[in-house]
Amino acid sequence: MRIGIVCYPTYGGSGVLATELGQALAQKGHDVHFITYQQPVRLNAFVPNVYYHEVQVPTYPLFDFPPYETALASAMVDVIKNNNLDLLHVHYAIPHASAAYMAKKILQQEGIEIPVVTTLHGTDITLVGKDKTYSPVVAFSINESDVITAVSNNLREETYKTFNIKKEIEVIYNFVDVERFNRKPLDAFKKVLAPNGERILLHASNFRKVKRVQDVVNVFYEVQKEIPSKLLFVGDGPERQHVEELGRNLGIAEKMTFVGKQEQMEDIFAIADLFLLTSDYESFGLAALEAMASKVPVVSTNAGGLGEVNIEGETGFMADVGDVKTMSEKALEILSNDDTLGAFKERAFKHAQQFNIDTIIPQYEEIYRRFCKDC
Ligand code: GMT
Repeated sequence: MRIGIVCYPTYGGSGVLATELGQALAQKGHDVHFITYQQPVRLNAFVPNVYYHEVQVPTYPLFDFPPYETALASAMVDVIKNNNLDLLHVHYAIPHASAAYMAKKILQQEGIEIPVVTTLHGTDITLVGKDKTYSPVVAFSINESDVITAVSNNLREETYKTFNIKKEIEVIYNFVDVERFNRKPLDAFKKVLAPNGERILLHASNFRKVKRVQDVVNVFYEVQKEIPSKLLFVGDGPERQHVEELGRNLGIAEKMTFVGKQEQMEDIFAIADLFLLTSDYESFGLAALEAMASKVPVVSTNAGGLGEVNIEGETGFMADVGDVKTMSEKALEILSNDDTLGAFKERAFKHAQQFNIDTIIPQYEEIYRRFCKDC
């Protein structure tokens, strides 16, 4: 099939997932055309059957806000027509679903029918999408999509609660390439961070308010009192300075390392003992799944769809949002004993296999095939 993929090219989970999906589809022989405003972060090597079309957004002195959505819809029309695409798969509703609707209508006038699959990822519904500034357009364009998918049952339910959606929303979970993430730790890397064999706790996110990263620091503060340990942060974003400041105020700054945005996540997960995810909301929590595929148990909140990924007492533990005390106790329970930690690691890894790339990609292909006349 010839598939167009539209996503955010940055470090967010939706962009990562869309890029991994496109590359996996290309490996299976499909032609995949990415239409984005910059090269997606995980699309950093030549992959046969993958094409990248950059959306150019010309500026003009009149524009305080260059009309990205218009440029995107025009790019979609161009790529679909000239590459004879079978369908368009947009990730994250805003503004991709409405740009896709515009492209679809333009192409209809030329006698071209392009099916649109919209995948909802989380904040496009729960945070940004439900804001009145965007909600009428978001609801309309989701309803106009030919197929709607959500990355968890929780997000499916949240979408029905938030908008008047008249169509079926199909759930296709986030996925992980278990083989890629199941790595041996690089000893040299581990020694730099934890020279005396300390436990390594890890948090990776875009440091937005929704992640409550200060709770990660507070959990670690309790853990390091009892167990020699280090805290590693991956990613960057608006809350990072506050997080660093909290570490300094608590006197634990030297036990915390910030490595910023990283691409080789599999090497980082491989050296970790525990992943902390303290979010106010996660539709799914892709980073938690990647941790589990790397044999790293998870202590998280029970918000949103996290309970569909992190299984209480099996792959880690969950607590209410903001309940630092319980999260610290549970982290200590996992980390204080090698046998317990080992058992959690194995169970986390086993559970991650349910979300392996080989299981999930065919679910998207099944949707695509509904629209492909020649396949
Ligand atoms: O987590 C973020 O803030 C980024 C966001 C995105 O859209 O890039 O992630 C969302 O999509 C991921 C992939 O489907 C999910 O695993 C994340 O849970 C979800 N984030 C939230 O719901 C906050």
